[in-house]
Amino acid sequence: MSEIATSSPNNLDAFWMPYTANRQFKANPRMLVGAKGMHYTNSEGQQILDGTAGLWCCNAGHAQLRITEAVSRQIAEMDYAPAFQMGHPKVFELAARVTAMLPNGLDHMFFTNSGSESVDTALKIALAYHRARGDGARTRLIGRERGYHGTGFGGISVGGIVANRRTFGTMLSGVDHLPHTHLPEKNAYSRGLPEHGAELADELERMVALHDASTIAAVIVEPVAGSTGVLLPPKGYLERLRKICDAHGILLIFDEVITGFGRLGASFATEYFGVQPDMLTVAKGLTSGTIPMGGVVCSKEIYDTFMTGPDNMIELFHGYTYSGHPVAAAAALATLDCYKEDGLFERANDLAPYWEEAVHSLKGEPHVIDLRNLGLIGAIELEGIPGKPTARAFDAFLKCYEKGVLIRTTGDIIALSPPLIVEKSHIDQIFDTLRMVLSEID
Ligand code: PXG
Repeated sequence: MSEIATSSPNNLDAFWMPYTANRQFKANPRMLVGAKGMHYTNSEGQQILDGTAGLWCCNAGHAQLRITEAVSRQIAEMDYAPAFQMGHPKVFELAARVTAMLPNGLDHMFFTNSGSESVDTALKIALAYHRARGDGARTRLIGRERGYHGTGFGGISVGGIVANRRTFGTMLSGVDHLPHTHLPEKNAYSRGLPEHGAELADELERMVALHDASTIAAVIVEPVAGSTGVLLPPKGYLERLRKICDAHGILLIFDEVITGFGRLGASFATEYFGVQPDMLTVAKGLTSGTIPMGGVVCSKEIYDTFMTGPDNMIELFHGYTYSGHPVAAAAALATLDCYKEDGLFERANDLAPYWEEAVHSLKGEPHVIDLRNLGLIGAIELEGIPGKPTARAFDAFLKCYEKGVLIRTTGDIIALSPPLIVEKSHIDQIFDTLRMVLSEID
C-alpha cells in the first residue's frame, strides 16, 4: 500500500462532513483507505469487516474486478456524453436490463445520480402525470412517519424523520403522512414480517375522506423502512395500500433505494412481496456503490401518458447533467453481471435463515429490547440511556469498530446489511463481536 494511502491527513477542518458529528469525529477520526471483498482497511492497517455494505450499497462486495475494469475501460473510451438530446448505447442497455428484472408493466427508466434525486424525480413525475391526464388538481403527496426518502426538499417533505425536517422551513405544501408501523408492544422479536399492523394502511382511507381522492397524487413508502432503524411492513400491509391506491386513482411509489438489488433475497421488494407499485426508485445497489447513480422505474401507463403531443416537444422538463452517465452506466452493467453470474440474490435468499438465527441469538443480551430481520437486513434495538438518546448505540458502534466490525446505528438501533457475498463465518464474526460489545457497554 502506498505511503500516501496509509498516512493520516493532518487538516480535517475544511471538509464539512455529511450526517456526522463533525467535531467529535475530527477529534478522533476513523479513516478508511482500502476495500476488498468483505473488508475495509483503515489508516492503521486494521481489517474492518463490512457489516453494512458501506451505506447499504456495496451489495456485490468491494473492488469486484469486473466492475473496476468496466469503469476503467469506459472512462478511457468515453468519459462523458451529453445527457440531453444525445444518447450513448450503455444507458439504453442498462434501462432495458433493469426493467427486464422487474414485473411486466414496469417498463421505463429515468436516470439520476442518487436516491434523493430519484425520489424528487418520482414525485415530479407523479404530479406531471396527473396533469398530463387532465387531472391536475391531484397535487397532494403522502409519505409516512419515520420514512426516509433522502435529503432533497421533496424527500424531506414526504419523509417522516423529525431531525431531517424541523430545521428546514416549511418544505413542500400539501403533504400528509401515514402513521409508521412500529408496534413493539405487539410485534417485538418477530422473525421476518410482523403479524400485527396491516390495518394501519387503512389510515390512507381516512386521508382520502379528509382531503378527497381528487386532490391526492401519490403515496410513497419504503417497502422496508431502512434508515429509521429497520421497520418491516406488517403482513398484508403493502397489499392493502395497493388496494386503496387503486380504488382512488392514487399512484403508489415504492422507494427501493435500500431494498432494490438483492437486499431481501429477491431482485426487488416488489418481487419479494408480490405487490406492484406504479413507480419505484433505486440507487445504491444499482452500481454496488461504486459510481453514484440512481433511477426511477415507472409503469408503461405513466410513460405512455407523456408520449402524446407533438413529436418535437420535450415531454418531461426534468433531468440532470449526469443522468445516465456513461461511467456509471458501465459500472451498473458490470454490477448486474456480478449479481447474475455469481447468483448473489439467490445467495442472499439462501443465507437469510442463517442470518435470522444469528440476529435472534442476541435475545436476552444486555440492553436488547427488540430484534428484527428480513433477507440480509438485521436490526438490534437497544434501550436508550435515559436522557442520552443515541449514546448507547453509538458506543456499541465505536467498540465494534475497535474490534474490526463496521456496523451502523440510527438512534438506539443497530442496523446491519452486509454485502451479499457475506460468508457464514463473517456472520458469526459480526454477531460474536456484537455479543461481546453488548456485555461491555454501559
Ligand atoms: N431513499 C431511501 C429509502 C434511502 O434509504 C435515500 C432515498 C437517499 O439516497 P441518497 O443516495 O440520496 O443518499 C436513501 C438513503 C443509513 C443510511 O445508515 C441510509 C441512507 C443513506 C445513508 C445512510 O440508514 N439511505
